[in-house]
Amino acid sequence: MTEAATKGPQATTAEDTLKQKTRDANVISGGHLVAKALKAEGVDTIFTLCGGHIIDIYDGCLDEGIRIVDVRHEQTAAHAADGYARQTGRLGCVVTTAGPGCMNAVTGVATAFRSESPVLHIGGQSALSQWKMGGLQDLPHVDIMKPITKFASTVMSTERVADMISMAARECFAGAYGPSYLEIPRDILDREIDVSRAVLPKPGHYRASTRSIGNPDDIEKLADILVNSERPAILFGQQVWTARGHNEAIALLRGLDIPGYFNGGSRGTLPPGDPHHFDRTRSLAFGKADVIVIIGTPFDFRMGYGKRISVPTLVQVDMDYRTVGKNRDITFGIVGDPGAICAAVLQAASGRLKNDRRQARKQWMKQLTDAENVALEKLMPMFKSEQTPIHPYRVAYEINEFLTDDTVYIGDGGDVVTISAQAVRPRAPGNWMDPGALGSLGVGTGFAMAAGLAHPDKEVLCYYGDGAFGMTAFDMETADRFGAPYIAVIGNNSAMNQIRYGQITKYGAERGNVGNKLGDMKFSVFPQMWGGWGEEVREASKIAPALRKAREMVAKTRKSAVINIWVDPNEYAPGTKNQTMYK
Ligand SMILES: Cc1ncc(C[n+]2csc(CCOP(=O)(O)OP(=O)(O)O)c2C)c(N)n1
Ligand SMILES: [Mg+2]
Repeated sequence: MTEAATKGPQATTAEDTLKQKTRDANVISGGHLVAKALKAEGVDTIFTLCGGHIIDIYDGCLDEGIRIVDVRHEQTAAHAADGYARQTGRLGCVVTTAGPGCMNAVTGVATAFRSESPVLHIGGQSALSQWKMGGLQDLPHVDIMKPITKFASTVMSTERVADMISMAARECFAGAYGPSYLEIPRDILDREIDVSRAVLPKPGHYRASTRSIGNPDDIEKLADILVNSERPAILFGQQVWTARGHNEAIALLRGLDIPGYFNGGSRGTLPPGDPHHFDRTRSLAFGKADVIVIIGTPFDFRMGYGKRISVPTLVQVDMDYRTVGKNRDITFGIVGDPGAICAAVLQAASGRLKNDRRQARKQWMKQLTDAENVALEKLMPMFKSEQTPIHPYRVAYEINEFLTDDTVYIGDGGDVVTISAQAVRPRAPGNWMDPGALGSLGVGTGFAMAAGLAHPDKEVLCYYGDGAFGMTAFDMETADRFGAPYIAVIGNNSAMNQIRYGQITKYGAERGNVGNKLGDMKFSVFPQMWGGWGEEVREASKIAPALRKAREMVAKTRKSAVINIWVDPNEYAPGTKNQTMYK
């Protein structure tokens, strides 16, 4: 049964529509209050897939000038809202219908949760007047969404719609950022009330500044430690980018001559080749430094839960009190805004770095730079490999060579994407997007469309595994429909190879090739369904020309381009080989 059919006498008639059009200016509906509240929060775009429960929100968005990006699968809508938040620094918004609409968005919201991305998920619900009666698409959404959001609630009155949205938005930015979920029952959303009865928080007046530096004494303490250190290093995590502290982070590194390492979303804070940018010597620094400062990333699996760091002084800075000191002991910690803290420490240390320490650091950085060069040399034969089938390291190398200062790079896949992390060096802050700690396959399409919509002047390149590509690629058409075409590169090994490796290692070749092999797909044909360009690549020397052609074709056709690169299924990333999950 369709949603419209369930509405019976409540179905919208032409007369109702006319009534809407000539609506009394003193009267407002719940859906229009949603749009007003979103506008107040700086939301200019919602990512959505329609359903009868939520259409009044669209009507409100029309009045408020909010762009409605309608996708083909809600997972993509949620990833796009997350990606848009990452790219704009503002609240991302996904709107789904009740039941399956909400469920399809779960992976995207969960990804935002583990990546601390501020996303508001608004969902439809059956009418309150039919509460618990078994309405179409009725589910306990709030119960389901609670563990993967910072805040989840039902809106119980039309008067409070805008107020609850501002509340949910406030929660998204409390401490470390993250998603919130609000379900709005259909009768609450459709009901019209007198404007004077609506609670309408004033833009800019319902949230505090979050630029806290914690305890000023701790800032002094950290400044002292850094001024006196001979071999300091700072590792920045995604919070530094999410909370837009990258300029202060750079100033701190340069001001005190400290080598910087960058995790996840903070990759690209400094460009490769910058004297303070390091990335291939993290283990060395974690063992040899006298001071390590971790700013804006938890001691989770990506950091070996912090166990591999062995230095005399370890300081942790994070937006979330619960993250500091979690999983391992630290010397001391500061809770607050990463950028504000970096700026305050630099100021407290200003003019106090003695010459002998500066000299010691120069030597320290030379030691690290030499080790970086050795590590790069080791990778070069694989980066330059001419073998057929193509070595996945060669693809990663060619992509890196191809990136401009204005290319946003997105990785969505297993092994081929793990490999790409060893070669791809984003040139500017925000130019790196990955799923983060949830490791969700399928983020690429939503992220790519979000990056293109947020920055129409930038180029977007998404590198997919063939498994990941199959999950969400249909929304590539959505990206094109909204004028955000991108370059899709697929590292195609006809397998879920990252998992396959572990299975073969554990069960042997015969029993290991089970449940992980995919068909040989000529994905270059895919964008041609709606006028895009694609090419199959089977030789290493053809990768660079195909990338250049894709750039040209995206500019010319304003449609996405797909390069399907056949890579060797028997080459794996060291990270894949080292994983202990199967051992
Ligand atoms: C949504 C989701 N399902 C399953 C997994 C488990 N997983 C991790 S890597 C991987 C293989 C991905 O294959 P592909 O994208 O082709 O990359 P490849 O490893 O082959 O290079 C799988 C299935 C996951 N991370 N996310
Ligand atoms: Mg694969």
